[in-house]
Amino acid sequence: MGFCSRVCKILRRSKYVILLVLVLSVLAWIAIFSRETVKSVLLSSAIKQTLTKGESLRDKLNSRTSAPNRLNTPPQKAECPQESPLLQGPVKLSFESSLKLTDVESDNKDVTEGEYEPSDCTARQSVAILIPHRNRERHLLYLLHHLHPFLQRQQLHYAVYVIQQAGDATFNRAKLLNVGYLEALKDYNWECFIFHDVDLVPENDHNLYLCDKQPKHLVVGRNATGYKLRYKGYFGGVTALTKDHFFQVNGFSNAYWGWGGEDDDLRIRVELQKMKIVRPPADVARYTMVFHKRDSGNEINKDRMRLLGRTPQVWKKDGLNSCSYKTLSVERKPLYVNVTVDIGKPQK
Ligand code: UD2
Ligand code: MN
Repeated sequence: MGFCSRVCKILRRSKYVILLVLVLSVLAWIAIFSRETVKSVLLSSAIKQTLTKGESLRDKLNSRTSAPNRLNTPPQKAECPQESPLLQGPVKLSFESSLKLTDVESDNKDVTEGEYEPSDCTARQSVAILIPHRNRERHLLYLLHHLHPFLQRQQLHYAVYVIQQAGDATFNRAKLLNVGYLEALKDYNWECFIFHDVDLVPENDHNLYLCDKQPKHLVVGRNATGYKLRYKGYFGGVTALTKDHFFQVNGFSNAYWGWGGEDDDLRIRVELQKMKIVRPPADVARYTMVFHKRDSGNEINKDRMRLLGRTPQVWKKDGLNSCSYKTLSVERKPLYVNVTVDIGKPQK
């Protein structure tokens, strides 16, 4: 038998198999198609039924997409814009001797226990403002009067903490700020901290109370110094550090009692960590310092130069991790949280 006739014989025998496969696949297709048709007929009759029962299809669909609302979860707000539309630029500051705390409270009804959050968008950062304080009530009043509307125009989620040194031992600004950081974190996981003198009022709301990738110094100039940077490396008055920056440098030193040096010490800590201080433009980073004399109990710290010399050796064990204090009270006032603290006195 030749090759061709053998192939022809196989084909002739298998033609019935091929035919059978074709018939079976056609039957399978018909089955699948008719199932889909039956399904869609059933579905449309179900929809018709619900429509005739008085409930619209839209209602049905809506009830599915808005399910979270029925569980009382508020709808997600969009993030606030990169630049707030509420900013005003340079503003005229007023320091009226007739101003009262009750006036400032009624001007800021949206602030609850010192805290505020924009109602129509999600703030870009959550910021704790820490103010070291003793016996400067009038300055605090002026600051609250200007700062609350200023921060609200920046669309921030923020809270104001006033850390009040109890007793009349020598003042210690830096240690009070360490306490403020530790106490504020008990309330909320703030991502940004502003360390703020009580007597400095910002003049321009483009000076953003937000943290950058690097520690930020916000006081380039103030009225008393002709709006010029006091000296290269100056890091006093108002600074913005993230929670992580401040933790990384072990906070401020606790060893600076009296006036001066603690701000330079923080700069050294920042530089030891290879971080770089940034500043907003000079025309924006402007402050008015309410006039004051040196307070009694805050005499110049004559030891500050010696302390600054040993910072590279001691920063790891002098700071947040060695800050011992006794909280005497935490009062949640309408416009700020008042933390009164016993921080001890200088060791002689
Ligand atoms: C400068 C710095 C300040 C700090 C200080 C030296 C500027 C604008 N400020 O401020 O950041 O480095 O030198 O320690 O350069 N305070 C009270 N009650 C007191 C004493 C001080 O509340 O009895 C607080 C208050 O928040 C005040 C801050 O400590 O603003 C700084 O003290 P200051 O205003 O007497 O010192 P000043 O203006 O030289
Ligand atoms: Mn001052």
